[in-house]
Amino acid sequence: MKIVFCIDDNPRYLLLLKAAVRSLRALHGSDVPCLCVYAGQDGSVVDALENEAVPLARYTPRLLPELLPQRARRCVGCFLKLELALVPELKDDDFALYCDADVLFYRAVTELLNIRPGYMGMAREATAPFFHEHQRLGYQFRERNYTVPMPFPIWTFSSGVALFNLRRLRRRDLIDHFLAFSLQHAENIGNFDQSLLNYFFGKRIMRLPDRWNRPPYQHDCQETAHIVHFHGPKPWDKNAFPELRINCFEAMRAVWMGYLREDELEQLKHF
Ligand SMILES: [Mn+2]
Repeated sequence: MKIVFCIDDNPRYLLLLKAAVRSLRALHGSDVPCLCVYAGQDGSVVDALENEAVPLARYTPRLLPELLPQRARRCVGCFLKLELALVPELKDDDFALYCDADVLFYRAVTELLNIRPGYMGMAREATAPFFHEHQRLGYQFRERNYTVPMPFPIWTFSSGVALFNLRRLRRRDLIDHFLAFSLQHAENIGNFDQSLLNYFFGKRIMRLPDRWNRPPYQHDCQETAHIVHFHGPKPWDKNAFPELRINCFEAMRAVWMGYLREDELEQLKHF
């Protein structure tokens, strides 16, 4: 199963991606299959990925930036994960493990790669309580109307690590339904790609154990995490989110920095 990352032209994400891939390879060897989906046009990003020997899938999304709300355009890369079932480089893959670029592989993920969710698997998002003001949301697809009942408010799943059943998403046009829903509701939803997944798939999402997506601000992150997710403050953040730069944040940030070269550490100072 490929481990898939998605980036846009934000240089911070390129650096995050490098550290993520290096930490993955440190645990699983340089042959571990991975793929980076990129929707931009910047030659320096393409070169950087080639230098890093990360296979690249250049992809033009259906959820084009100009179709998304203004406030969503600054993180247009985070919408790419919604379309993995359509990426040509993944057409022969039944499953894919999507990871945000802001993760650090800290312990082996072998066990995770053996999970086969019906639709998708995600861990719980601890800091975002589930809230929506809609009972149901309708959408149109091929001139027919459909209704999605909003899931019962229990918790939100984090889209930072998502194990996708691509084969299931491709069956019976499910991915096309989902993207139609996404285009028609991108304006109505709070938390971008994550809300779209939570709202549309609801109870069909399998809950993954916390160790597969553990933010460093959790007290047990260092002890239990296999995938550390720098959710909230990024490793270079010295001022943002003071309330989340707690517990294991400093320790995990130090491990993350250990994957960077001298010039990259220098680059960090300007972030
Ligand atoms: Mn993230």
